Amino acid sequence: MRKAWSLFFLAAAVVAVAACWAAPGMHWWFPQKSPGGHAVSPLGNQIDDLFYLILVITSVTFIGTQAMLAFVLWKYEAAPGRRSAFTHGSHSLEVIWSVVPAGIMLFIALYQMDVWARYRIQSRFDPYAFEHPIAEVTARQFEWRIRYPAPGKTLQAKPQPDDLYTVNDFHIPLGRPVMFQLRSDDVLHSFFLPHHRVKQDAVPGMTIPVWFESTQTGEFELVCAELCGWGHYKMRGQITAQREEEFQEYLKKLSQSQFDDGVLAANAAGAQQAPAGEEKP
Ligand SMILES: [Cu+2]
Repeated sequence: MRKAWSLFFLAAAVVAVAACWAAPGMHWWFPQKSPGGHAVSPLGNQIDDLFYLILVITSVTFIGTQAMLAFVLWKYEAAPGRRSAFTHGSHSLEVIWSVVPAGIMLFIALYQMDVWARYRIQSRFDPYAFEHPIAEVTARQFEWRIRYPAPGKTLQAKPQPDDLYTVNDFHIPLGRPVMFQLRSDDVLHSFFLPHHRVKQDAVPGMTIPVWFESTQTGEFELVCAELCGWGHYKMRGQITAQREEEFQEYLKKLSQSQFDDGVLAANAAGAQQAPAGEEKP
């Protein structure tokens, strides 16, 4: 019977490795829009590399310990006449299995520091992006409110009369780092772009600068990754990455539609639907 347990624990390792191997092909892996499952931001790919590094270390450890467990169960199966030995353990073994994991943890902590700093430390942000935030994103139960500066203007901390607003629809220019200010109106939320590997908590009372860069045009998911109340599930927006000219054009159109007082549109409609028989100059 113990031999069956030995095989069971060995099978656990085999199944886990096989599942990881098959996962990308089955779309069970990272959110992907580009072939190969890569992130659509340069920093996202560096974060993926860190994930893979840790996955390799934990996999080797997991397979090693499972194989050892299976071996011990197989070899030292209970048998009539065999007596178990009593031991106080091995001091040197204990030192090894304390020092090696501590060393690995320290290595990971130091190795990931550069990626972490690029993402979080403001002095490491792209200077132009940092000086010119493209928008302010305010999370509230249960939507994302986006405030852009008027075309050609710089975002101010205080809302301006010519600011532009959208809800759950965030447009960004492609191919350069962009930064926005993240705020919350009520509770903790978390701004999460799965395809860009961007995740940042929105904290009430704080304005947090977040930057990322999209390397692919298109529409991507924006979700809340913090259980923020009953409507958390529907706190879903969309990121549209577009070329710089298209982005500027989008802002202009937004400005036109937002500040349309109805007179221009009414005039245009009136000109088209002039009553029959009326003489035109
Ligand atoms: Cu939320």
